Amino acid sequence: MLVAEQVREALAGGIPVVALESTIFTHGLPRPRNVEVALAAEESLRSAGVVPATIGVLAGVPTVGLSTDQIRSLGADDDVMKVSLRDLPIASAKGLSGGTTVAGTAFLAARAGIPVFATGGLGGVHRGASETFDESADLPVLARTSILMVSAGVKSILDIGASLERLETLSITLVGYRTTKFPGFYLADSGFAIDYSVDDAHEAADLVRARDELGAPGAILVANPVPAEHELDPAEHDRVLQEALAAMDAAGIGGHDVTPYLLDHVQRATGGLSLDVNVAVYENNVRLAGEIATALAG
Ligand code: PSU
Ligand code: MN
Repeated sequence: MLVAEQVREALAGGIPVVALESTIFTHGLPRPRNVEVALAAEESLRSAGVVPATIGVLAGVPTVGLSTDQIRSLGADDDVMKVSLRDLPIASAKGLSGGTTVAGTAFLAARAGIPVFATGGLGGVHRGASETFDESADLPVLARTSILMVSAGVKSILDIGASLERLETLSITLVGYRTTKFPGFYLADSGFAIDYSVDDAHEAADLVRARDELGAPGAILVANPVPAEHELDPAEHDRVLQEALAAMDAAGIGGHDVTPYLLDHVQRATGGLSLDVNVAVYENNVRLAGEIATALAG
């Protein structure tokens, strides 16, 4: 694992650092918007005095703190892998490049000592999982990884109720940011309630300190809803999602292709509207993660 000098120095000097994943731009967003979004996320952190650490695998080297050129090259490459935690040894040993998922990124970020991580929407339990067993590795990996994750809940393409049950079983600490309505990625409210919320970045930072003092394992998930004015129209969302799920069944998609397939289908079916929402979701999470990292460092 290679940790960029700027990230190492920031961590050693008490300067806030936020980890960012790379599957979101290698497999989740279309070109060329993907690279623009990834670089804008870094820029928004820098302008808030936070050091961004975008994480991915380059020619077999898990890299914490990709350079702008490295982000550009990963984001332009059709052949990069989607690297979950289980794929890291394969990418490393075979010298391959890839975008790391939340599971892959969280593992590397925690190893590097980065306490805060932002994504768009977490993976979770897929619809029909009682038959397919398709549950994202994001959940079990977060259960044993000491990091604070900012996410707009789990992706709304998933079975949200089942994902919430798994978050509970896996003992992932869950709070809403200024809400007890569990966010639904493209939607501000998934329709599911959660028990606790925090009102500001300091309260979120307190959770990290409390966890670490207790020596409790695992992640804290801060569920941050997309601002209501940016959410997808709920009726449009449900209609397009039903179509996407049917198309996926017909195409026989499975395994790690499921999430990219559904996101892409929804993006095309909404004429790019959902893409704008996904970007707004991500920007909003990156901003909050920066604030929490700052509160933790201070
Ligand atoms: N958030 C987004 N877009 C994405 C993802 C998150 O807004 O594409 C990615 C993350 O990398 C997450 C992955 O880990 O989707 C989940 O994939 P799967 O369901 O196959 O575990
Ligand atoms: Mn899966």
